[in-house]
Amino acid sequence: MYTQGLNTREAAAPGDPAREARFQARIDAETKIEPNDWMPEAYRRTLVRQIAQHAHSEIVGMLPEGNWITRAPSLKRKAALLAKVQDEGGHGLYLYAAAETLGVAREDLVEALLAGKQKYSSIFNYPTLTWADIGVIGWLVDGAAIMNQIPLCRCSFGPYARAMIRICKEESFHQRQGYEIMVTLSRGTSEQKAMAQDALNRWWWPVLMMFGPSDKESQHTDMAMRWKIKRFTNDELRQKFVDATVPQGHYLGLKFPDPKLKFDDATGHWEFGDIDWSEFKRVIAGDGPCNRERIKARRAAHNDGAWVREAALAFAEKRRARAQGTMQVAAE
Ligand code: BYC
Repeated sequence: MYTQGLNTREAAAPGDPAREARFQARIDAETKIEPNDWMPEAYRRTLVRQIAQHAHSEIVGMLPEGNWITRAPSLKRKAALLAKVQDEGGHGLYLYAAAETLGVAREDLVEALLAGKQKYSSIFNYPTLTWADIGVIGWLVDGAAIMNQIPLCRCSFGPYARAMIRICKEESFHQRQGYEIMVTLSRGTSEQKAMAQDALNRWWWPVLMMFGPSDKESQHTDMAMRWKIKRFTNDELRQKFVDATVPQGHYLGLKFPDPKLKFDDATGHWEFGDIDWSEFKRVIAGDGPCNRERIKARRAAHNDGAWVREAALAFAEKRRARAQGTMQVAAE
């Protein structure tokens, strides 16, 4: 069932031009495409690739933060972090369910992740070294996620768009809990302020990479925009994020690790320095600081959970057989 990520420029070669024109007209008219509607194979595959990658990111994204649940500095912080990490698990579930409406099986998608055939967000391959990293993940990683995902609520594919509405509401709470941790640290002792600054220094550039390669390098953006899966390009979203985030960092009294960061009065945007794309390529190719650790943890969780899946299937089978037996008795 699993379909390899494919270059949508090649895959968009027309099969049935009249049908494709009608499909594109529906997209242009902002009509949602639903699972039983006809769609070009390349549209379906692009969605499977993106939604699966998104679902995997939510699940792998539980690991760096899960690392701090037992070490949260207070009961209140622990309860909030626990709830946030559980939310991420729920997001993964909605997204796998949305992908399944496109005719793929969740088991196959999970297999593809564990075999390294499908990606998850580069950002989750960095370590969480201090409590301030939890603040920065909420503030910046969830902040970047919201910037990227609000437009996905208007995605042309109905099940993905609807899943994103609930996800975005929860992400907004996540972003606030992270920023509130940063406010507390930046009003705290000199050690706490230094910890907040150090976390920003380590996470800032990897967060900018979350939006994907620059527009001229992006393989999929053109078709995804035409199909209204994406509403903004990677560079547009990155710029919106920088513009929204820099004043928040300044309010905290923090310094961004970018000597080229400056406000351009003429454009009304914050200009920023060059992203190290060689680091991005290394991380998505599997050679980031924590790639091996993350996949090892997911494989172990998958294997350890095998008995739960078997028990759930056996229970469902028992209930089905019991219901069938009851129906038979009632019929006699
Ligand atoms: N990391 O042509 P492009 C979260 C890949 S969850 C890894 O621009 P596209 C959260 C891309 O897949 C965050 N790979 O692609 C969870 C493609 O490779 P393939 C996840 C990346 O799809 C828990 C190649 O590079 N969010 O926020 O048009 C706790 C060329 O890229 C990355 C989503 O998944 C990356 N950063 O645009 C807290 C949102 N960037 O597939 C927070 C939905 C690019 O050809 N996804 N690649 O092998 C999207 O919006 C788009 O897929 C992207 C990339 C903007 C990510």
